[in-house]
Amino acid sequence: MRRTWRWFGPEDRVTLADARQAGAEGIVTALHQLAPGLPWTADAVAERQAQIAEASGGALQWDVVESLPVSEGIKTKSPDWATQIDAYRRSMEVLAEAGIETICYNFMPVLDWTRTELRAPLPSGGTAMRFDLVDFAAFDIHILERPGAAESYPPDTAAAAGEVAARMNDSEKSALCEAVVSGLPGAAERWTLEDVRAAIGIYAPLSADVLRQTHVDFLSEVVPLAERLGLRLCCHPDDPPFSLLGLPRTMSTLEDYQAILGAVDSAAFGVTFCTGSLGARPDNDCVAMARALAPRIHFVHLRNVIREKGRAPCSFIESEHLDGDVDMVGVIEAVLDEEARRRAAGRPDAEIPMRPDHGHDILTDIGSGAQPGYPAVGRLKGMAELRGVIAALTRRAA
Ligand code: DNO
Repeated sequence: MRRTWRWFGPEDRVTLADARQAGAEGIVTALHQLAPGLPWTADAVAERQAQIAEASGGALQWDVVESLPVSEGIKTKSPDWATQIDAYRRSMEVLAEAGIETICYNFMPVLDWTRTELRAPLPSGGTAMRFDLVDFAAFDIHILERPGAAESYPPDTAAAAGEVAARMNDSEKSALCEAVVSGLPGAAERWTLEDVRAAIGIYAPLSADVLRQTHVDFLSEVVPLAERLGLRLCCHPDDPPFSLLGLPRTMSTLEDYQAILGAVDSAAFGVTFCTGSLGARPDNDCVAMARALAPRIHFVHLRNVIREKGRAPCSFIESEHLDGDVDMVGVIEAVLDEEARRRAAGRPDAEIPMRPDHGHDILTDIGSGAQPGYPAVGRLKGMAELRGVIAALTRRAA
């Protein structure tokens, strides 16, 4: 596996030099300054590549784009759909010309990844990100005041959410809002409460089946181009992998992936296998999923979660990389087996890029102002642990 590291660009408090010291071999980034739907230019891509080469003395290069965001206009088939598709295709051409072959995106309506607390204290002294279903329901029912929200939760969850909302002061409410709608890095769009309400309204008539078809329509426009250009598109799972705010989510389970991979059966379209996203759902067996999806996995995010027992939707907390409900060793073994299979078949993409996803804020991360989930030391620790597993499994297989 190729060890990569997410970097949010020159604004990122965690530098490229840090990434190199942490053991990264390649960089995952995006032109975060550009709004979704705008075509990327060759100059802007070249500038970013030059920054990476320069800051690392040529040791690192831009391996994976995360994300080339799919605009809401594409996801809702808005009147300017064709223009938005053209912009996406133009960006793909620019990336191919620059030699960047792997492009990650997601197809979540309105919100990208969602948490209710960005820095939950851990007994050891660090902090982790959490998703608490009751807090989320409190946001949905009492802060966003989405019509019908109360009825969309089990009665005990809705009642508990009412108690939580009644206890919260204004600053706790705005921290919850910040965590849910605007605090996360890498999300394609920054939303206000008003934006969220309006966007949910647009999706109101859209069922999961319609969203799935819209996804296939998008892929039908971009995958043939990816094939011609030698690119690999890879869809990130829903995070968390269940419906939120009454919106459909269609990339949450093995069946979801199999349906879309079957509908668009091309090696140029595949999976960003994110163990932390998929693992937040009790009925997702990540090892079985990794094995079933292996031939189409183009990019891997490795992190872990400890989730509430029971069924989705459920609460979870981001745990240490090797210590959670996901059998991380089993997933890594599945990916290494796939790499061996590809090498034997002479596939040019035999080495699959992975990154240690998220990390706790520990040691000098605390108060460092790094992006939530993306501190230097917490991720370095994750990278080192994962690297140990990879080395041990590789030795054993030799
Ligand atoms: C969170 C990330 C996501 C991811 C996008 C991919 O840490 O994994 O924001 O980048 O969903 O499009």
